[in-house]
Amino acid sequence: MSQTPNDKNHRKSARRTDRASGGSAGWIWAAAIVLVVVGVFGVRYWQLQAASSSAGDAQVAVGANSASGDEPADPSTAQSSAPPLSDAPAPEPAPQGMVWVPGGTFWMGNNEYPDSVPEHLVEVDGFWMDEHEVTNAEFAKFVEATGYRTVAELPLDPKDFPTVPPEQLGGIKPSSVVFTPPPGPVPLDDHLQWWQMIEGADWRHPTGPDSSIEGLEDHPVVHIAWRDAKAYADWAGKRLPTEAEWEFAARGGLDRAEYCWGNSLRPGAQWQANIWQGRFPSQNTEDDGFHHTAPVGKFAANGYGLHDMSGNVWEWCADWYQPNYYDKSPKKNPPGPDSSFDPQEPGIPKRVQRGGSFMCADSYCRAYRPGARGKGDPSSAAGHIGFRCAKSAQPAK
Ligand SMILES: [Ca+2]
Ligand SMILES: [Ca+2]
Repeated sequence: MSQTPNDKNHRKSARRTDRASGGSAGWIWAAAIVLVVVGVFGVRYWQLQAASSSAGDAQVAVGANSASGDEPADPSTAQSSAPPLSDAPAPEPAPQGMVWVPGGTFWMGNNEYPDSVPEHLVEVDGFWMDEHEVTNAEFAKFVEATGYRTVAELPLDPKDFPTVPPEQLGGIKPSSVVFTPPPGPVPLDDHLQWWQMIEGADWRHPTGPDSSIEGLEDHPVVHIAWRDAKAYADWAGKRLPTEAEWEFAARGGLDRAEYCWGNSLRPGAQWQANIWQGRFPSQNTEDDGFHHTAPVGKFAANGYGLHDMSGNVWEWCADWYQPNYYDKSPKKNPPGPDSSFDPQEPGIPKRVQRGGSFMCADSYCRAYRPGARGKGDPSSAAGHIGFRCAKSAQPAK
């Protein structure tokens, strides 16, 4: 891990975390928080500003699936026809807990977000997708079978902190980043007001060492780093979805819709996802019924039968992150770039995250919409980051 470029926040948070941890390594905590949290939220201000200038639902052409095969030339043309989707049946019986996402062509991206432009046509083959986020119960089976220890449960790896003397890392206990809401309103440009690195926080202790997942067996597992998600997927005989697969699946067959379920935020006055209501980050009215994570599947599935593609927890994708990848990505089954580059933190590798979380408030983060992108250091975890798996269909014999 290199020195964070955000020196002002860095020093400020170092003082705070020095008090919290009682050690000289507080700045390391701060750097880690910056890595995890800036990765997810650092771009939200310009996203919000861009979103506020949106003309709203009227701009979005909802596609009944078109059989025409005509590809609209201009994504800004509201009346352009929807690209074709496959209605081919699943080629094999469904793996347990997975649903078939038929292949097709779709408009990927969202022109409101600078790293999600341009909206562009992408074709993906059909694939299997976990019906819901991986739960604590499912992750527990993996750990029981393999003895796997997540990144958050391990001492800091000197390879992730090349500028820090190893002897300084040795005294730091395993930790992860936990949402710690302030008692009142705080400036929204300082995420360290509501994030803290907590020793003993991990997937079994989602809010700190005194917490547990008892009673949360059907909630999504959190404090999952990318390499934890990859390890689980390998064990399960699955894989992480590509970013293109993830977005195709999230859109549920709708063409450029605002949300995973359509163009109305609350059809029938019903919340469709576990996000945040109230004044973020100090006031959570829980209007959708959930303060923190929700059990998977509590909200209606999208058009492909997938739950919580919007909100609840962020989900890791297989791809490296580059903000301008859509300018050059291949049209068919884009695998993501060969390497990562985030100009906000050059030198820090990032993988893509998608879908937003229970912390997405319209006043701060609208990344629960299907075209929005997130990113994170693959060696970092936090209390709002989980995953789900995909699987390719078996080749025809
Ligand atoms: Ca909620
Ligand atoms: Ca999710």
